[in-house]
Amino acid sequence: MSKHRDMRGQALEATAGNGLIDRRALLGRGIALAGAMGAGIGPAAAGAEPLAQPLADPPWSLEFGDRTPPYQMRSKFEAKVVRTLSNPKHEMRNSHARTPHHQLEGTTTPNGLHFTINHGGIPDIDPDQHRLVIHGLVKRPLEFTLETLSRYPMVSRAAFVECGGNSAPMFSPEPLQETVQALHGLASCAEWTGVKLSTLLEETGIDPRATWFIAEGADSPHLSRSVPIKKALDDAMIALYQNGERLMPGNGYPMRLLLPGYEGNMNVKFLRRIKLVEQPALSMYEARTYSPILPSGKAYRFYFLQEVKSFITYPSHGHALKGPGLYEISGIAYSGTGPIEKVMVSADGGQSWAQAALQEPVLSKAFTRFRLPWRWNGGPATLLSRAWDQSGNVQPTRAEFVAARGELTKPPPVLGFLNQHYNSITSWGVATNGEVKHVYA
Ligand SMILES: Nc1nc2c(c(=O)[nH]1)N[C@H]1C(S)=C(S)[C@@H](COP(=O)(O)O)O[C@H]1N2
Ligand SMILES: [Mo]
Repeated sequence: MSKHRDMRGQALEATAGNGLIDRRALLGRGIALAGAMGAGIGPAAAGAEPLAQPLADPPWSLEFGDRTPPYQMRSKFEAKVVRTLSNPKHEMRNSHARTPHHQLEGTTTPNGLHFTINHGGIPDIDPDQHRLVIHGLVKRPLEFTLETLSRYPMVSRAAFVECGGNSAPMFSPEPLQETVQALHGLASCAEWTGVKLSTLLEETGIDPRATWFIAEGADSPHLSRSVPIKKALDDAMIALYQNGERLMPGNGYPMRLLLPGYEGNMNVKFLRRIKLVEQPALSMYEARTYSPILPSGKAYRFYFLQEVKSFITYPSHGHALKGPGLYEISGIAYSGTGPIEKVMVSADGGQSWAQAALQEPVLSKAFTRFRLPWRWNGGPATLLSRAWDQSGNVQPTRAEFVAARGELTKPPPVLGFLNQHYNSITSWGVATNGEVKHVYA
């Protein structure tokens, strides 16, 4: 801890070593003062160090601009900001498309960049032909069209969806030199609008013997998952809209099950059937794929929750810092349990920590953006973020995680196992040349 004085002579804390700047010291004071806070840099030097260029003649065009399209697309200069594809040749197997977190800001994933995983391609569903059936242990089985569904009261909420296999590359015993997109790109966050499942179950009535429901998709694998009825009566939703427009085809058009905070795979897309039952189905995805085996040899039978996680998106692997000076560390935190409580950031590999600012509003089971100003002195630095949720859960260190859950040995065991629900701290090593490496701190 070192103390500095602001312009009015008040003591300010520059929290922790290695240039992390206490956000309270910055409130309303702007970047020039932040410049003044680096060790050995006086106010004069700070004034000479604006991040922007001096004013020049604006390069305004005198030519009349482009036409206005009916559906607008982003600037052609942003064409490199894309998802990475695991199956670009469209072979008959699953396809992953990962969100480029290192190129995005804020908390909402644009629809074109929302991650997708589809096990049987993207079905071409005519919304007028599509039906949702709710049956099984109900008093009155019902069939809904998109049109009838749209007449029930709707709700909107932000929610992240995260594949249980997100961050699986971090099971590797050596840190893979991959971007945050490759490591954590199977999570995205959107505002979803639709009808709560509880609203529809009020219509059908529930036989008291029902303890689970099975949700089934209309795509070729008819992906199906069992979900406790409790979730149906809590915050489960039949989502029809994604960030204000109809769902994207790859995200479940025309309707999907949204189970905020629960494993991505359970959020059944192209939803066509909900059956209330007494026992879980033990479908392939819940009995085989998503039953992670623990070092003890036992397996989780059901692993619904996506636990508290955070990662720094800037700076991260693939970025290069352009010399010492002021940077803003920025990242994403979320928890399937509820809202984020706090995020701590370290620039020295975890020896000292400072609390990051959380972007308001901090929403339950949604991405929360955290930020912290950092003065890089040009030396080697190791950046970490660690999140807590409001239920008191804390993101584990990598050592803690590996002790409880194991890591991949070489050669890897049977594929598809030991690749689920990874949520430890991610660490980025900044080299003196400004390059950022993935490290295990
Ligand atoms: N019908 C159907 N639902 C599905 C899938 C699928 O292939 N078919 N993939 C699942 C998996 S593995 C995940 S992680 C999430 C991903 O949701 P998203 O593609 O909207 O991001 O959808 C799930 N729901
Ligand atoms: Mo998934």
